[in-house]
Amino acid sequence: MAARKIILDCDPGHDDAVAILLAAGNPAIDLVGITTIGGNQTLDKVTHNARTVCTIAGLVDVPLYPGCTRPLLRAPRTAGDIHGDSGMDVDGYDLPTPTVEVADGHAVDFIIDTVMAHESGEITLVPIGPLTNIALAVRKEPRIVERVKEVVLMGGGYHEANASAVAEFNIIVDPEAAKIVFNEPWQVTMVGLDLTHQALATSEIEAEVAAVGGPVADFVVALFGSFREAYRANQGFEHPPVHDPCAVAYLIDPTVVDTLRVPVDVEISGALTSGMTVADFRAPASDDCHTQVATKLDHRRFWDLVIDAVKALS
Ligand SMILES: [Ca+2]
Repeated sequence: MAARKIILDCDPGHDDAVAILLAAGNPAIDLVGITTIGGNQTLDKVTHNARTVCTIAGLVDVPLYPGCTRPLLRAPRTAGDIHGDSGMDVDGYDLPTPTVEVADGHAVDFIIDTVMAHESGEITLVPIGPLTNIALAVRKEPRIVERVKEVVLMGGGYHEANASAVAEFNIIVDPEAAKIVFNEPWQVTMVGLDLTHQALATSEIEAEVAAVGGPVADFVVALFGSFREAYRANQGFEHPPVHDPCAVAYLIDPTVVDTLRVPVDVEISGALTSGMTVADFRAPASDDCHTQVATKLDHRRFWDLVIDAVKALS
């Protein structure tokens, strides 16, 4: 089977870094490009981090385009409590000075041009940060909606939340953009917190990654360590949930992630609930329902995919 062509729209981010490595290190994925979005930290910081990850992984042929600096309407909001001042703080690993450069142009134009230049149904969008770039691409070139194969995003949650009582970080940062993305008639898979909170980087998993050896494995171990400290201090987790690679894993092997087809919309005006992804489980979804939510992760097989990617890049 031909590799799935994807554009990874990210805000590295510890878990974004693992997602990039998984996409780059698995033959079922053809990483057509990486775009960045202000989220976990400011755009300049997350773009620098993406360049660093590409440098560590030897990704010199994957174009990297910076995108939007801020949400459509709302004030920028970052996640320094989880990802640190740099957006990818790590202890015990000397991050290299990036040698991978950004391409000329804007992420939104790259997304549009790439989708329009490929056959209909060839490109899959994988946003794992706030959805500003994707929403703007849709508004600038609406024909991408029928040409994109599907959108598989990390964000939201139907029961779980982390940035308010009911909202997840990527969605609460730019709820208006998220509402645009969820309401276009393309296929959307929401890999939300209900799923990603199962993707815990336990001590056993960390030891398995460490046993691979080499700079990529050492980098991932350092990511896990810093992520664990942040999650223990701020979210009450013993081991960190490594959210973003779950979306990539679903594309590599859909049987790793169980899904359920239900309508999903985004709350943008609630006094207490802005940024909530509202999934309606009351009745079987109609045939034209174009959204589904991820429900259950095969933890062992998910981490085997990540470890295999680390080996492939080592
Ligand atoms: Ca992210």
